Order: sequence, then structure tokens, then C-alpha cells
Amino acid sequence: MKKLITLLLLTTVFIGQAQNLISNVPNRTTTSLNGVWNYIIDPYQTGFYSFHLDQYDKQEKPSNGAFFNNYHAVNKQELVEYDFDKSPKINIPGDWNSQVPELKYYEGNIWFKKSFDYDLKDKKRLFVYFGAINYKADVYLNGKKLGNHEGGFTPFNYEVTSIVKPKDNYLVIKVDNTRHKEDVPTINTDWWNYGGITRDVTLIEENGSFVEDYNIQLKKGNTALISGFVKINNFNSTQNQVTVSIPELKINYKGKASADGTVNFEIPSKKISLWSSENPKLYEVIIDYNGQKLKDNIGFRTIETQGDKILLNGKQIFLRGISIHEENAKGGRANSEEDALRLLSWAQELGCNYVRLAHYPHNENIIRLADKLGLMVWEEIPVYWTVEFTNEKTYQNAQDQLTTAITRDKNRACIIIWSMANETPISDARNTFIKNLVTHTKSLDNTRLISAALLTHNVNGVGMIDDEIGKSLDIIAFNQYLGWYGGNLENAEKTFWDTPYNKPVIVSEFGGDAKQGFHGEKNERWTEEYQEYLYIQNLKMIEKIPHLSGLSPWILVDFRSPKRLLPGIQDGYNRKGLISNDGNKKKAFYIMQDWYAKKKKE
Ligand code: GCB
Repeated sequence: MKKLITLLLLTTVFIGQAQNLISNVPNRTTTSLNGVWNYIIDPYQTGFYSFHLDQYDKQEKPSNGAFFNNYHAVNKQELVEYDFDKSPKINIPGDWNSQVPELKYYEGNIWFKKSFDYDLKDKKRLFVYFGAINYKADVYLNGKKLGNHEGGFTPFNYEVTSIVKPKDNYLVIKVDNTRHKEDVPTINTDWWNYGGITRDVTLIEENGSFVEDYNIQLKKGNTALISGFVKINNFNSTQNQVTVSIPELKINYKGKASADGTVNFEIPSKKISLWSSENPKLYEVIIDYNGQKLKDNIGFRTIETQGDKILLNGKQIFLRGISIHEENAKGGRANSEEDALRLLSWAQELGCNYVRLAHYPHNENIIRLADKLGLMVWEEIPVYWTVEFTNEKTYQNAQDQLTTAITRDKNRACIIIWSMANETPISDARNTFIKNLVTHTKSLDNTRLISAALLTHNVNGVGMIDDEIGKSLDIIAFNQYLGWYGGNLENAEKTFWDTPYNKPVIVSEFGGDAKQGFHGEKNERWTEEYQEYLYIQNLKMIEKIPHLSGLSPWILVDFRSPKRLLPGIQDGYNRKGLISNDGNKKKAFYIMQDWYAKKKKE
């Protein structure tokens, strides 16, 4: 009985509250809930509100009409107007737009249900973890609300220890991808608003107290000192010993957690083989708490700037990059390891050592693969165009998304840049918003570089990169579309750029559309020849940009966008890809490939 009470106390505390993110899910004891789920399209939210708009999950005893009750009539006379088990099925993870033709443009509410059995042993705890749900999720297990979550590209988890049963659990989620002005991103983006449970759903089993999170990276600028922390969930002071070992480096550090369950450490090691594109070395790291071992594969490198140079492990590098959206070839959200391999293999074929994962945190599979392949990564949050910079809730939302991305990915050596925003219009409110994000990022992770994709303006014929926010950034990145949204390609060589900042400069976007297979003269828009010429001319101009330290042309693959409507050419796709959505390379791909091959030899 005592055991039961302790367990109940331990678990009920967490229900309904925002819960700390569990990191390194791929290496924990897990059960996947991926697969086929039932769904109900609910544009009027009939399963969420009564006819007088009472929210069912706020009622003391929610009516059987609440879809999260997954109710079935007990006799032939009873009125029940929904049935998950007789409703259609969909693959999870997966967006609904690309799986169900009638949902291609749907923006609204859909309910999802998965039934499962789970034999949770005494003293064990269970969590349900969502890689991402776009955009809002209300989550229920066995009719009990676990919580709600906002933000379409970041993970979250809930404890379900006291709710889960050995048989016939039903996990029900209402997903709403309606766009709102105050959301992050806001209503206007140049990408598809894929709705649904777009990343893996996983049950995580843990002991009563366990390693929730840790940070194991090199100290800023020091290639011989590993520093970080280990954080215990539900810390029990009678068991406070934590061991961090890296067998290959003969490191076996033993530390004691303080009262808040955290161990902070610094571990010197002179023999580290440093992570780089040429040597993407990952070490097996084992964290042992109370006999419970959690493994990870971690690379060690430093990343800094010195004047206008980017230094990886103390040596100057040039970022040969490409921008990538999280979309797979069929037109749908990418998530799997295969999707990641396909995208990153193309980037490697192009000659890249770096990728800009635009415009939101991508799935963990692609980040982990980049770590293995030695591709450096720019990770960003969807503070895109005109988010509501004056709205405190919007700020908090953006900051939460950033915190979560950093929590999930801070042990990945590949991530060298956190980006705060993309092409945001300048105002005092926007400057404060971004500066606050920068300060927040530094408080969580002072080892990486901070940037944002900026806009520029013309001063006496020179493109000026002088956005005030540049003062707060380590890298000055800017997007420019010479020859597409303006400017004359013939004069590209005579187009100059300048910046008051003595910092590394990255061209975070440039490019133009081409319909793969459409040919013509180099001055005919939408042809492969036009795009090819645009790349040739832009590169001549880009070479002369002061402090140039890298580029990430827009974009690797054509991607869906509801803003791109030209029949016969765009048909709902942004065609700036160097590769078409069906996987065919365009002429400009080879221009970029040659340029990177030459750059690599310099
Ligand atoms: C941009 C945006 C990107 C768009 C691109 C375009 O500047 O950052 O999201 O897709 O231009 O194609 O216009």
C-alpha cells in the first residue's frame, strides 16, 4: 500500500502540468505508437464543445459525446454520434494533407485515436512523447486530459504512469492546424501548413528517478575540456552518484548530484579526436545513474568567430551550404531516417559541408544523421516574416520553441548556429524581441554561434547589410534574390554589398525558380537555363561580398507552397529547388556543385 501511495504521489504531481522535456529518446527503453491510427475530421469541434459551446474537458464529468471518451453505446437504444473504430485510418507519423486527397487544403480540427496495451511493472514510470504535432494538440489518455501543446515543430511529453492500464488504453489527440496571426509562425508563410501528428509517437519507460537530460560538450574555445551537466528527474538524495564515462577516452567521471538533482562537471581530456566534416567522430558516452545506463554518441568540437572568420576547432572554415525544407519527395512532411538520408545525400553530392534547416526545427532523425555525416547545421525557429513582435504571448511561444529545440539538440556537434528569425521587418518591437531571444539562447547554450537571416537595403547602389540586430549576432546572414525579385543579372558583377560589421557574413538565401525539364533561352523565366544563368551571375557577385564565410542557396528541392499558383509551372510548388520534387537535378545544381568543388580546393 505504501508503495502504491508513493507511486501515486510521484505520478499525480505531474499530470496536467507542463512537463520537462526528456532528451535522447532514441536511446531509451521505448515502445513506438507509430502505425495506423483512426481519425475523425471535426471542422465544428463537435467532439470538443457541447451545442452551447461548453468545453467538454472543463466539465466535471464530460459527456459521452466528448470524443476523448472514445465512447461506445452500451445498448441499441443509446445515442452516440461518433465511433473511432469505424472511422478511417491514417499513418502516423504523417501529415493529413499528403495522405488524404480531400484534406489537401484542410486547416482545422481532426481527432486521432490509437489503442494499445501496456504492462507497466511496479516502480516503473511511463511517458508519452510526441516528436511534433502541427499546430495545437489537446492530448487525452483513457479519457483523462494530459495537457495541450502549441508549436508545430518541437517535441513534448506527458507522464501517464497512473493512467495507463494493462489492456485497451486509448490515446486520443485533437489536432488543430488553423493559422492565427499571433502564432509562431504567423498566418503568412511560404510553405505548406501540413497538419497532423507529423513525427513519431513513443512511450518511454523509466525508473522512479532517472536521467532526464544532460549536456556533454566542449567548453567554449577549449578543445581539451568537456563540460556540462546531468539532470535527474524526481531526484532521490539517497542515490546521488552519477557516472559519465567515455570508454574510448578512458574517461570515467564520478559526481554527486546536488539537492536539485543536477551534477555539473568539467572533465579534462587531451586526446579528443575532434569532430569536423572530414572527421565526424562520435564517441560513445554512457551516463550511469543508480545502475541505470543511458548511452549516446557525441562529437566534440569548438565553434567560434574571430573578426570576420568562423573557426571550427580553431581553424578557419567556409560553409558550403544548402537550404532544406522538411519535405519528402512525394510532397509531405519528411520524418523518417530514409527521408533524412535522401536529403542529406543530395547535399553531400552537391559538395556541402553545411545545411541550413529552414525555417523551423527539423526532426531529430535528420539532425542525428547530419552529426554522423559531418554536415554542420544551422537550426532555426519559425520567427518568420511578420510574427506579432508586440505580443508578449507570441514572444513566450517563440522562446519556448527555442528552448525546446536547444534542449533536444544541444549534444549534437553538428549544430553550429542557432538562428533566431528569418526576414523580419525592422521595428523597435522586433529588435527587442530578437535581442531577448539572443540573450535567452546564450543563457542556455553559450557554445554555439547565433544568427538570423536578415534583409538588406540599397544605399547609393550598394546593398547594405546593416540591420541593427547584427550587433547582437555572431554571424551576419542575409537573403537576397538578385535576378528574381529584382535587379539585373547582366550587371551582377557590378552589384556590390557592404556591411559595417566586422563579422563573418553568410548569404543565407539566393535563387530563382525553374520548372525541371522546361528549357529555353537564359532570359526566359522558369526555364532551367534562366536558373542556371542566375546561379552563374549570382556567384560572380557573391564572391566579392566582404567577410564572406558561407552560403546556403534557396533551396535543395522544390517544395509545396500554397502561395505558388502559376498553372503549368508552379502548380502549388515553390520551384527554386536545385532538384525537382520528383528527384531530378536541374542545370543549376551542377553550377553550384562546380563552385563548391573549386571552393573546397582553396
Ligand atoms: C525568402 C524566404 C523563403 C521563401 C523564398 C522565396 O526570402 O525566406 O522562405 O521561400 O524567399 O522563394 O521567395
